[in-house]
Amino acid sequence: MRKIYRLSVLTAIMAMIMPYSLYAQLEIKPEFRSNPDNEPLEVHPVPHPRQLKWQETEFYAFFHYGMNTYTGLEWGNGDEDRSIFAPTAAPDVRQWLQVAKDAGMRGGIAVVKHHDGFCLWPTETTEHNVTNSGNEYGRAVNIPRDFADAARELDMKYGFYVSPWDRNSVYYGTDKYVKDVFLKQCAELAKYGTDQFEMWFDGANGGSGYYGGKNTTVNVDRATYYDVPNLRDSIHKICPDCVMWGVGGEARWIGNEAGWAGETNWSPENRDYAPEGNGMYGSENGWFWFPGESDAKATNMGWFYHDGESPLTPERLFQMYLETVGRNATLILNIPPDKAGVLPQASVNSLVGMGNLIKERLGNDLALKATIEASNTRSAGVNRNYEPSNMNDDDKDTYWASDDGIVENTIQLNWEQAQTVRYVEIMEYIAKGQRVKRFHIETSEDGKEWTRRATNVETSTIGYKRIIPLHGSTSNSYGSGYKVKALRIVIEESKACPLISKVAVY
Ligand code: FUL
Repeated sequence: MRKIYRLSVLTAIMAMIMPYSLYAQLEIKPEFRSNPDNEPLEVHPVPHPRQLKWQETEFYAFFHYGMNTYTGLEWGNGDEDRSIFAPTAAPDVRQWLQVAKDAGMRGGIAVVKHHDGFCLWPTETTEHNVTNSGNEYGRAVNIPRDFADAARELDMKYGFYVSPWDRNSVYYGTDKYVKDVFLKQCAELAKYGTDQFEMWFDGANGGSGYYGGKNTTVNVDRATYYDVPNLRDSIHKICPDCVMWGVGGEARWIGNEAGWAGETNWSPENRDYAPEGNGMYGSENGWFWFPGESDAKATNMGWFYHDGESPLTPERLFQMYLETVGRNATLILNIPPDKAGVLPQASVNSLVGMGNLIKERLGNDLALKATIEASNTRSAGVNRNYEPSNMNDDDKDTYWASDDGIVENTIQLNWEQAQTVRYVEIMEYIAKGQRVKRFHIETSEDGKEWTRRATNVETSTIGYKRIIPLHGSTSNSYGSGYKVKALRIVIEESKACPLISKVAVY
């Protein structure tokens, strides 16, 4: 007590006798403050770093290939004779991934075991695998090995779909299945590459099947049966960046298989979201960072190849892209390889057509040549500033932020010459949580009179990425555009000061 008294008397005397400028020099320098960069606080929940990397993959392919390719079924019963798996040529996984890359995708996920239980690699966990298949091509198949190699060669991310439900295994429904079959299969797959970005666990779990000749119905409680905590931990030890999808709890099903997410789409969600059908929208006050992935088909029949199928048009696929990647979800788009183990030419044409539309329509960012300003800007710290120019600098790690408590803000872009604009893309810096709750976009021909655009669109959440067609339609998506000299984004409401890492205009 005495010490404190002495200290404060000393400080008071010093303040009186010291010239002001000298006293000011004794203030704590910014670099010694606890938050020298003046960084905004997180709004929880926030993504795990592996979920952030996953989100950046944005758009990737799904390849359903396996026993069903040769039976024409979508769900094999598990009693299929292994000799039926007889590719007419060596499956060309490099072609699959090359087409995905040409379509503008950043990765792919190959099905290596579907519900019928037939494994597309030489596994030690069951005889029901390629080594016992119908011909030389089949016996030489090792999809995980070749897919991982091709992905690395093409600089694509990769992962595998392994069905937890196994209609072949005699052990399905018992603890032995989980321990000696399913978890071991996941561990075998993890060894095909420590750099996997996602492991896909289907939601269809239990029902009728062959089950090693029992021909019965087995139901399981998918929330507890698969020993998910153990699965997650053991895979993450080997593949630290591998997001465990679905039952794994690190990314959620978007709630439909038609290629769309809600215009309002929160990445926060609660684990028991499915009964409420919230997959498309997430929950503003969700407890977990549980971002949405939309799985959709690029063809008109099933997930697996079927004779007579045809691909959707590039326009339709582009619409899906706008309604998923453009609405804070990722898009995993399925292209089925045929009986020769290649993607049919018609699918290739459609996919490449889609890739061209993405490039043509969303490839030339007009914001890069605009000046950009904001109604409020957070003060800079020692190593980082929050200037508006961070939004059009093409660097995802820099962002604009406002001061704490300023949750309404206007961001304005100005061009010297009038530009024809059709889409606005906005990205939040989600490492510190998803914040924006409501915004709208206006354009101006002269920088004075403003017109609100996309009035029919729910301009609520932004999230990792939001793409707004200014004329308000994702299906008739191009249009002639608007000739403008200025454009502004008015953020009306945000959970805390907004953090925007990118504004692009096309
Ligand atoms: C579903 C499965 O049952 C389908 O066969 C397919 O694999 C799809 C991606 O997920 O739930």
